[in-house]
Formats: sequence, C-alpha cells, structure tokens
Amino acid sequence: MHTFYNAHHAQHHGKFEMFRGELVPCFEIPARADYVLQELQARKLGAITPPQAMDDAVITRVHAPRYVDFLRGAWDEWVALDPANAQRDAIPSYWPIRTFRSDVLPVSFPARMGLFSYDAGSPLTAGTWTAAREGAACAWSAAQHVASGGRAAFALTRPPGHHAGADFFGGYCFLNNAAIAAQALRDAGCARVAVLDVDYHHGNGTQAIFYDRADVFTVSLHGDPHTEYPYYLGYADERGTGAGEGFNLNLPLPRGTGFAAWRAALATALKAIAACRADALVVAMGLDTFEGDPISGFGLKSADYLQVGSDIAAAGLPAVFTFEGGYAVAEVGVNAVNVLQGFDERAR
Ligand code: OKP
Ligand code: ZN
Repeated sequence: MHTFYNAHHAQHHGKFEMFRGELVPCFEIPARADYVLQELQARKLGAITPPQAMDDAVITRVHAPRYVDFLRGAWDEWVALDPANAQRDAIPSYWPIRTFRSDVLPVSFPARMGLFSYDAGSPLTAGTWTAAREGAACAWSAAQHVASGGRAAFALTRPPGHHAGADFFGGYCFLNNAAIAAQALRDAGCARVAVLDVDYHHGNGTQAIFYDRADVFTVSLHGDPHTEYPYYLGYADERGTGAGEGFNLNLPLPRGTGFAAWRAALATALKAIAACRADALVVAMGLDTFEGDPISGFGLKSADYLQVGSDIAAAGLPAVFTFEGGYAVAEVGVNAVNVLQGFDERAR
C-alpha cells in the first residue's frame, strides 16, 4: 500500500467547535493523523511519500470555482475584518436557509462564509486552505497511482473530506478528497468508479456531488440520520436522480449497531458495487465506527478492522483509501492501519 502523506495537515488546527451552546475543544485534531502515520511506519506497510504537484483545476472538477476562491482567501479576509481575528478561528453564524438567495455573493465575509457552509462545528484556521489543498493533492496522487496500475493507495490527510459538497464545507470537511479521487480516476480513463463510505456519518458531500451521475456509484453505510449527524441527508430512499437514478445507495443503521450487523451491510454494499461493474473503488475510510469513539454510536472493535480491509479487498477492485473520521485518537492509528493491512493481506 503506497501512502501519500500530507505533511502540512497540522496547519489546520481548529481550537473550538460549537456544541450544545458552548465552544468545546475540537475533536478533529492534528494528533489523529500523527497516530496513523506512526502506526504505518511501525508496520512498514509500504512507501510513504508526499503527493505529486497538482493544479487547482483538479479541485474545480468537483468543487465550484467561487467556493474554491472563497476558501483560498478566507483566512486573509477574516483577519482583515479585525487584526485580533488572527488569534481566533473563523466560525459561521448565518446561513441562507430555504427562501433566501444563494445566487448573490454578499460583500460581507460572514455572510459569504455562511453561504458556503452548513454548520458551526467546522472552524476555519490560518492554514486550513494549505492543509486541505495538500490533502486534495494526496487524494489525486493516490488516484494517479491506482490509475497507472497500482493495486491500492492511501491518502493520509486531514481535514477529512466526505461532508464537503461542490460549494460548501461542514462536518470538519473543506475539500472532498474522496470525490476528487473518484473524479481523477474517471479522468484517467476508468469508465465507472464506486465510492464506498464506511465512516460513521453519512457522506452527504460525496453523495450530492455525484447524485445525478451514473459514472460514479456512491454507497454509504452510516448512523441513521434520523438521530445522527448530518441529519438532513443519508436516508435509504435517496437513490440518485436523472441519469444517476439507481447510482446512490444508503444503508443507514441504528445507533448501537455491532460488527456482525455492520459487516452484513458492508456485504450488501459490496454486492451492489460488484453489480454496477465499477473498475475502481474509492473508500472513504472513517474509523469512527469504533466502539470507543467519543462522538459516534457503533460497536466495532480494533481487530474487526482487519476483517473490514479483507472484505473490501475481496471485491477485487483497485482502491484508493482516504482518511476520514475517527476521534478515539489513541486508537485511530491502529484501527486505520488494520483496515489497510487487512486489505493488503487479502489483495496479494
Ligand atoms: C465528521 B466525519 C460533536 C457533534 C458532531 C459533527 C460531526 C462531523 C463528523 N460535537 N459534529 O464524518 O467524521
Ligand atoms: Zn464521521
């Protein structure tokens, strides 16, 4: 397994997120990726390199140019509002819900920030753009590796990506690394790509990006949005639209689901992926299905992740893995590398 590592990830380091009426320390912290890197090195799973140089045009294959422009300049705009903002994260407070306009780009920075986001839990910091952009390069490089014959590659980066839509951030995500990888595989000649999202939370951004397309089949196993974030998407009746009808599959599971039931849903997902005749797979690899995760509600144990990797490898598709959630920080390295090792052992 070749890993493309984002050495700039720690430049994104939110201090606080809004939770139950107060600002609490962020769950999505740099140490997460550090633990994964340390575990990868300890187990010698393969080469660990920086990504290839990437043009921003790769990003705008899936993200709206006005959103990318916003993200690139957001920190400078934030600090220009008030020099004291240099010490504070930028968090939105206003959102254009139904009946408001989204075609007008307000001059006000907070107003534009709300237009391009959907929650108050995803602080933007001085290095968010640098970190997210380098992460996109890791995802893109992993896709190039697989498109040129590699069996698998891992984009080890944070912030995560699967909640980010074409023109919005949220759920700790700014650029959708899995979507960028899937689009890159398409652009490199794969006729159909499947995205398998195994994070605890529904991959709403990835689903939305590909919802009307038949060339990218999106599948997500996740906590039932009736009770779990992101709440407003991820239900079983969302099957795609237009040409994309039948090319989205959601498998919501109740809070409290353990490995046996979760693995059965994974088998359902993999069967659907086999049926769509994809020639490459992108795995949005969240580890927040772990029993010890502080913000999630499934019961997977560390050893289960070896089986997860093995099950995914048995699909026989070349695969790009992107690092998504997983907030039991001390265990996230072992759990992530278990998936990758389980994949490698079955794939060879
Ligand atoms: C991102 B990824 C905890 C509430 C949950 C948003 C969760 C985002 C998860 N304060 N807030 O899918 O792991
Ligand atoms: Zn998650």
